[in-house]
Amino acid sequence: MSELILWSYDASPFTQKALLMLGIKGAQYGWVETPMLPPKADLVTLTGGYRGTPVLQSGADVYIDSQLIARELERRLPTPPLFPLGSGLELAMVKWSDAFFRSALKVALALMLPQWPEEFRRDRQYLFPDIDFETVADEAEHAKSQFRAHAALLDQQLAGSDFLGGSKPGLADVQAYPFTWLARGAFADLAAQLLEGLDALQAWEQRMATIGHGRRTPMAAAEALAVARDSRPQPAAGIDALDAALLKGSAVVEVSPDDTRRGGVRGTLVHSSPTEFAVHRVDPSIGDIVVHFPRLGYRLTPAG
Ligand SMILES: N[C@@H](CCC(=O)N[C@@H](CS)C(=O)NCC(=O)O)C(=O)O
Repeated sequence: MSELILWSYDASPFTQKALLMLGIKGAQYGWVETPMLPPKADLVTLTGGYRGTPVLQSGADVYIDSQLIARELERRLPTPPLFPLGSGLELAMVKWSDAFFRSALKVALALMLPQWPEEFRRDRQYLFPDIDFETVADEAEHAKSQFRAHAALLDQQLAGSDFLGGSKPGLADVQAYPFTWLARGAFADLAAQLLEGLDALQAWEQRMATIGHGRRTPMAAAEALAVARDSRPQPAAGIDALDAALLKGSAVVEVSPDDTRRGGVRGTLVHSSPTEFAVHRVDPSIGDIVVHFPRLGYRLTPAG
């Protein structure tokens, strides 16, 4: 089985999700550090257009999004399990997790935008078309209350158990922890205020911080791309009947995230199910690549 390679940068809370999963699994993996801003030529060579983080590579197969990274890690490294509450519920929590993220993000933007370098601000405004950076500070008080409400619910759930799903950490914890981590890093004093009195949550944060990130070995992007070039994608499973009907005989599709502008990918649909799908593309420098996406949060459109 091919080596796992994570393409990411550590400052991203979504990367923190992937790192925690790798930590829970005690996984060994290669790590390619990507820039925080485009151009991200090497990453885009691998994905065909997706610029986001984290991305997992195994040979010539590429797994987009922390949701799919969770599924793929569970498939390859089943113990210890990542889904103590069951994979359906824990993966469905991604939409709750995104709401928690947005509350922390809006507080951070309200406080920190004036200090951001212009180029970074411009890029992140492009990335988040639904948040108006000019007026986000007006929402600060509401965002703080939303953040505290999410955290208080976690605190309730943690009364009497070490982790959200019981005695062992799992994906529910991974869906939650990066956003208190983000808050404590980006606005430490305010985060301490907003999380005050949530004693079970604070004890859990300390437990989460000891999970670690598995064993990573830094790799050059060129080395990871050479792995893709020298590998063949895994055989793909079939196409869901509903997708086959949608495509009306044409297999070429465009895929793009439906929340932020992390970049789209065009290719031939080679696998689809109600929860995930994959497209095949041929890159001039690394050849055949299959890019896998979760269904939640990704728009699939026929492209002729
Ligand atoms: N649903 C995605 C969200 C990933 C995401 O939004 N990542 C941010 C960083 S926190 C990103 O890609 N930003 C754009 C960039 O880094 O170029 C996931 O869970 O992987």
